[in-house]
Amino acid sequence: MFRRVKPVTRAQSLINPKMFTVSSYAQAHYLSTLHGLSVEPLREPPLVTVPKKITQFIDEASRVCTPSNIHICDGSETEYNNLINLMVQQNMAAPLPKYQNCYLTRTDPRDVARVESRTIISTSNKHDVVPNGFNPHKGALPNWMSPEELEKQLGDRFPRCMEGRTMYVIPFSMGPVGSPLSKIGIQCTDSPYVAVSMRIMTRMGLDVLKILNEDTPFVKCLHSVGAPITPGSTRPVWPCNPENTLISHRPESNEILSYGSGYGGNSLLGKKCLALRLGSYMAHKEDWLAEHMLILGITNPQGVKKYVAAAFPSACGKTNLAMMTPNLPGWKIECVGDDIAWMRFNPNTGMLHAINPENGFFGVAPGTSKKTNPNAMASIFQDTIFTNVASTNDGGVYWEGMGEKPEGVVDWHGNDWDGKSNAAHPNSRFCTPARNCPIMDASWEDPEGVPISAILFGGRRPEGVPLVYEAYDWDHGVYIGASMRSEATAAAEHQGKVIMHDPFAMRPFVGYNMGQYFDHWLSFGRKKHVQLPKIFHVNWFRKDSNGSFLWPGFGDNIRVLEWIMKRMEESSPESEIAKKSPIGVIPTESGFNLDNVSVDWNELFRLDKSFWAKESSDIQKYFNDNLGHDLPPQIRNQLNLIQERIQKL
Ligand code: GTP
Ligand code: SPV
Ligand code: MN
Repeated sequence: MFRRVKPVTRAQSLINPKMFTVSSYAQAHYLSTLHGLSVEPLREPPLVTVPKKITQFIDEASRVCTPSNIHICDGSETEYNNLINLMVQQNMAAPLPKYQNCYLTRTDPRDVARVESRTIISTSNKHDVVPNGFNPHKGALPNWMSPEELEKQLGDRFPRCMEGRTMYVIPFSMGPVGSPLSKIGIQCTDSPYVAVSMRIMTRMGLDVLKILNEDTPFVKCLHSVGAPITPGSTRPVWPCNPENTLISHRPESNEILSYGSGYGGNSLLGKKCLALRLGSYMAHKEDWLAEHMLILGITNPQGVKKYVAAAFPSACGKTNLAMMTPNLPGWKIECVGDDIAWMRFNPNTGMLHAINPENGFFGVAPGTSKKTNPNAMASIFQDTIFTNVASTNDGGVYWEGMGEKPEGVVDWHGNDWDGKSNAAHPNSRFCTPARNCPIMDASWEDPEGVPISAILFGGRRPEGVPLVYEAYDWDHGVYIGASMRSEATAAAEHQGKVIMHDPFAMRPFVGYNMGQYFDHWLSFGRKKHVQLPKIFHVNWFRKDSNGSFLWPGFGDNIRVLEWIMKRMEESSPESEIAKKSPIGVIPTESGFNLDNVSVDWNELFRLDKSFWAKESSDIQKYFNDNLGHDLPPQIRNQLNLIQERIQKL
């Protein structure tokens, strides 16, 4: 982990490996005698011996960060309850007596979202992350840092950073425990909030430790809120260190070091850091895909079932689509995952098989209601940790778009709500186990994954982009992913509603050179004996001249899925239900189900020549400025073809 950062305590191992056994009663704290602390005896015979590589990692983390306690998490319910109780005692969490086993956490208002500007990938060769040696526009691509600079930055942050705090050791599996597709991580963190959230979001604890041996590869994850408790220091309810936040990744040595933030993707290191940034790096090397995608099963009234994966940027509708209640009779949606998909071509079926590596949902609260997402509402009022939502005086929660405004609302800052400012933070979230969702797919934990028949790309495009269009072929589909753009949301620190480039919804999450990432996608089109999924682009967010959404969205998005499912059976770009356009295949009005819904079809599908000319020149500029010669020629070729076709509009 640390190369030049000197351990603070003595150089020899602090940890007697025999001590690092975990009993079934592992909520006991494991204290290191060499820290001068007493060792709490094991209360039951040890069940698991932790591999030496892992004790060495824990040892190193503790020698640098000098926590006062070390607690190895067993993942049990007792442990979860103990940690929650500890958080309640420390005012870090409050019970929500209106519901079953639900809690509310309020963060420091400076620690409310992912911090992309302080998230970096460090590799020995800059070109492995930064295309073509160019200096990309700020925020346009993942940030790179040299190993030397990173070592310095870590040295300024981690020594003694856990002083006075307990270091929780979280063994976790992304993907079902023991599946050949799963990846193991060990996260050391000084945040109990992270420990309880990781128990919801991943498979965590003894079950993971039990399958480890000396040869099992694992990702070393170290996380600190960066707020040591020293004599005279204050003890904030939500410790964090926004001035010095740094979320760093070393894909070459499978390491993640995150400092300063306790929130979401910054601190739950299995999610964006492991499953996407390191995941995409591994996927590139091992010929698979780690994507920011939901996975759902769709069954039509005739009983035909298909699976679809969809990439939308953060806060652009993945959870809602993944749990959708269709507004058309006879249709069924089942949920496999709402945020991340790991996919590889299955040699037996030739199809792209996807697993959801997560075990829970960390979903956007605002906008979630019985009307928009009844399945989420059925999931989140038990066993859930809410963060930065508003609370009500009857022990419940409230957020914008939840429904009727209750009396006595306390806003996310903990103040009586004035009714004008945000009651809940726009990036407030629920963290709830997947098993709570009433429409989980029967195969959602199948280690083989589910076969994907279509891939959707989409974003928040208030202007110009039609409801749905289909790629002409794989390369065109990859171009559509590469050229994705979307309005900024509250999920990261961006201000305002600017339209940002966000290839494949992966701009903040790609762990390597974006040009190589595009090429990796293209490479599947060259594979023999595979059934490539069809690729589509969707946009639920087009607005009319008054600023109202042109499309009802949510449960009515089934209409778009219905058309997509019909198109899975067709190979020609022209049919009764489909016609060509310069940007791709679009539905005919008669071939699209508009029963019982009234929309301005022409406006929803209007293709404006000047809009598309500007769009493609913006994309060209983004590619030129940021990817340069690393832009695969096929993508440039697709861009040229589209620019020619747009001329005909
Ligand atoms: P991350 O968890 O950040 O990756 O977000 P996500 O992609 O899962 O987005 P989510 O489904 O949580 O939706 C974000 C916001 O968009 C919520 O406020 C939703 O209510 C809103 N939203 C989702 N689907 C639709 C839709 O079809 N139409 C409209 N108008 N809004 C939608
Ligand atoms: C996202 O921002 O895409 C999320 C939330 O899913 S976080 O876990 O914070 O990354
Ligand atoms: Mn996400």
